[in-house]
This record gives sequence, C-alpha cells and structure tokens, in this order.
Amino acid sequence: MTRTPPIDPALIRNVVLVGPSRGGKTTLVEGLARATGAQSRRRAVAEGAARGKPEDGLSLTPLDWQGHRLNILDTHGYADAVGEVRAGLRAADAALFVVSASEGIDPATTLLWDECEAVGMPRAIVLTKADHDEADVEGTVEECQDLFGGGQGVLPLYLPLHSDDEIVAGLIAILTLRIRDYSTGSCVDRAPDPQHLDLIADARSALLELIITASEDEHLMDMFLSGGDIAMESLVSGMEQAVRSGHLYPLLVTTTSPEGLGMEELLDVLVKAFPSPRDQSPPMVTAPDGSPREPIACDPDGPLCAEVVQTVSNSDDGTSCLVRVFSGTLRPDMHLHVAGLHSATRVVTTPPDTTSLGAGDMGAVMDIPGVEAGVTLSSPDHPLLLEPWGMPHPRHPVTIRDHSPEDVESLVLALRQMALEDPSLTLEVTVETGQILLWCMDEAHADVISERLSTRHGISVTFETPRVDPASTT
Ligand SMILES: Nc1nc2c(ncn2[C@@H]2O[C@H](COP(=O)(O)OP(=O)(O)OP(=O)(O)O)[C@@H](O)[C@H]2O)c(=O)[nH]1
Ligand SMILES: [Mg+2]
Repeated sequence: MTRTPPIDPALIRNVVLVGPSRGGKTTLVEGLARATGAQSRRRAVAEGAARGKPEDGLSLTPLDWQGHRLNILDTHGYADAVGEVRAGLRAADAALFVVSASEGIDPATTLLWDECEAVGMPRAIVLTKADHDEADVEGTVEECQDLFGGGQGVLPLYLPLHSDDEIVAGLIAILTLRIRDYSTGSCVDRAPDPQHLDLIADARSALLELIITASEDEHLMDMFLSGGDIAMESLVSGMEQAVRSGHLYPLLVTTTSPEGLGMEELLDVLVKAFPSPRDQSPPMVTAPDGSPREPIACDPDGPLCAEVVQTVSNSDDGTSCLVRVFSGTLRPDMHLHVAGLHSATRVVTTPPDTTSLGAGDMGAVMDIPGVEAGVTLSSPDHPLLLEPWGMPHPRHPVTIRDHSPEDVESLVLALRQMALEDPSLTLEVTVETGQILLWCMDEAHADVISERLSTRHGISVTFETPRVDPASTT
C-alpha cells in the first residue's frame, strides 16, 4: 500500500456548504467536481469520504484545484439538519452559503449566518439557478444584503450577463473589469463593452471602497480618494485579504450549464481568498478530566488531536467516521485515546487501511468501533479533550404510540444507532415500563426520525406528545 505524506496545511481549504433545502448545494458540488476535472463526483467521493446514503448527514468531496486540496462538506438544507450543519461548521474553516436566485433565503439559513458571524467565520455566497425562468438575481442580491450582515459586507464579485434571448451567457467580473464569456461553450476572457461598465459602476465603487477600508492601508486610501490608478494586483490581493479577515462576503453566480458557468471563478475564490486551517485558531483543549493543557496548533508533527465529525453506520461495511484533524497526524494501526463528554474514555486502534490524515485535513476512517460524533481522538500518551461545539439542545419530546412490548428491543436498538449518528437526537428508555422517550429538535425532526425508522429499519411507528411532563419522570 502506498502511503502518501500528509498534505501541507497551507494548501488545504475546508469549506462547508450551507443553505435552504433544494437551493442547489449538491448540484454545485457536482459542477465544481466537473470543473476540477475529477472524472465524476462519485469517484471523488469514493476517494476518501465518509459518505452514506444520500439522506445521511454530511458528505465530503475532496477536490484538487491549482495545487490546493479543497475539502467540500455538503449539508442538508432542511431545518432539522441544523445539528449536522453545526458539526460541518466546526469541521470547516469557512462557509459557502448557497442561495437560489429563484427561491431566496429561509429563516434557518439566516440563523446559521448569524452563528458564523458570532464566531467570525469567513463566508462567501453563491447564487444558483440564475438561468431559471423565475430567477431574480438583483432581488436576491438585495435579499442577501438585507438578511446577511445587515447590509454590510455582502457585495457581488460577478454578475450574470444575459444574451439577447435572456439566456445567461457569461459573467461580468466587477473587480477586474473582465467579461467571462461562456456563449461559445467554453470560457473566453475578454474586455467589457462600454455599456457593461455602466451596468456595474455602482457595484464596483462599493466594492473598491470596502476593499480599501478593510485593508487599513493609508496609501491605498489616499490613492482611492484622489481618484488615482490602483494596480489591479493590489486590488485583487486586497479583496482576498478582506474575505479572509471576514470584512467582505463576496457573492458569485453559477448555473448548471454544461460548460460550468461560474465554477472556475468560484474555485479561484475558494483557494485564493478562503483561509487555510493554519490561518484559523484551533478549538481549545483540556485534559479529559478538564484540567488545563497547552493550546494545540495546526502542525502535522504536533500531538494528535482530532474530532469525529460524523459517524455513518452502514449495514454492509460497518461504521465509518468523518474525522477532522486539528493537530498531529492520524495514521494506520495507531493507538487512539477516545474521549467525549458523554462517553467513557477508552483506547482503540485505527484500522490498517486508514489513510493518513495530517493536521488541517479531514477524511473518512472506516470502522473505529463504538465512537460517536463529537468525540476527541488523541494519543494515549498525551490524552486531550476538545472544547465541545455548541450543539442545539433537543427540546421536543415524543413517545411512541401503542408499540407492543416485543418491539421494544428492536426499536431501542434502531433508535440508539440513530442517536449516535444524529447528535441533536436524545433517547431515554425506562427499562421497567419499557417507555421510550425521544427528544427531537421539533416536529419536522420527529417526522424525519420516523421516516428513517421505516426506510432503514422497516419499523413503522406513530409518535405522540408524552401525556405526563417528561421532565418530572426523569
Ligand atoms: N435551473 C437550475 N436548476 C438547478 C440549479 N442548481 C440546482 N438546480 C436544481 O435544483 C434542485 C435542487 O438541487 P440540489 O442540488 O439537490 O439542492 P440541495 O441544496 O442539495 O438540496 P438539499 O440537499 O435538500 O438541501 C435540483 O432539481 C437541481 O437540478 C441551477 O443552477 N439551475
Ligand atoms: Mg443536497
């Protein structure tokens, strides 16, 4: 077996996709994979991702672009998946909000934007479906500016250019003043026509002002105020710096056209403007008993510290875990100390076919027995516990109507497995009475649980609200 050395963290970009259901996230991953030349997304996925069935939580697609490794984490847009999305936010270093130009933004996505804001996570926005009959690009840009960042910092880098028959034929690059013309079936980069410059004049001066203010470079500011020429190179690097520092949330446009309109432009922003894991501070650590430890750093030669982001049980090939490494290197046949807030501390060994994963990287590890999402993996010689991410507390209790006593065992087994995979689901079983109490996020979450019970485990149940206040029975 060949063992590739860990990737230099400076060349890694970990990006989570966030956005309303059906907004086009999964389609975007496919488009990006095609644009990087990955033969198919399936192949890219098979090359190193923890991936279950499509309805499972997060899925990782590693892509290579211009000497960089892009780890793209796709999430689901429905409201109950918010626990998984948060796990994705923790594992990633930047977030890409995917919003359809024909459907707009939902409240769950606005909340997630605010959460990223609270932790200062760099973000960008991509508008999909600009080619849709009902697309309203201008209106959606305004909606993003209103709902995201309170009108501050969301500015388009590209806008769609329509041909005479209203088909999206290309993009206008607002900063570099170029036309990315896709009308011939591949991208031709050319100078704009004079009428294009009028179209983008306002958007461009807003963008320049923000870039120059964010750069805090007095020389640039003087040049800008006096109307002097600023070198394009300085503007582009200023734009990238403003994205990395969380001052600018650039907005880009893509469509599902076969020539991949907008994909290369987006890939460039992801590798050049988004931070590497080295640019972000890793989470705080303690010893498993809570006593203080030195902060970790994103160094493949440092002490191992990794987190299980998600587990996927699969009846055929056991359990696989999606792991993000914050420090050190995860290798095959390695002893691992497993620590979690809710689980007993123990030592396990990585399987011999584990792909080495260095600090800053993420990937799949097949079958580490009995680990659940959120646990910390470290070296038994230097055991650590990562500060937990702020999981939402499930507050919607349900019980199961009229289940027969003989069903209890299979129900509990299935629900336990689901609670391991879904950190926003909690299970309480009263052994004496056989009562099963489930804590879900809300009714929609409970519906998804009941559907999963039926499709995956062949168990049909009806949930009902518990008759007695569940808090008083525990
Ligand atoms: N016309 C058009 N349709 C698109 C575009 N992007 C996505 N779609 C369609 O929109 C639908 C939803 O796309 P998905 O990629 O599954 O959306 P998603 O965000 O992954 O959805 P969830 O996983 O449920 O959150 C699919 O039918 C896509 O074919 C686009 O740029 N143009
Ligand atoms: Mg999807």
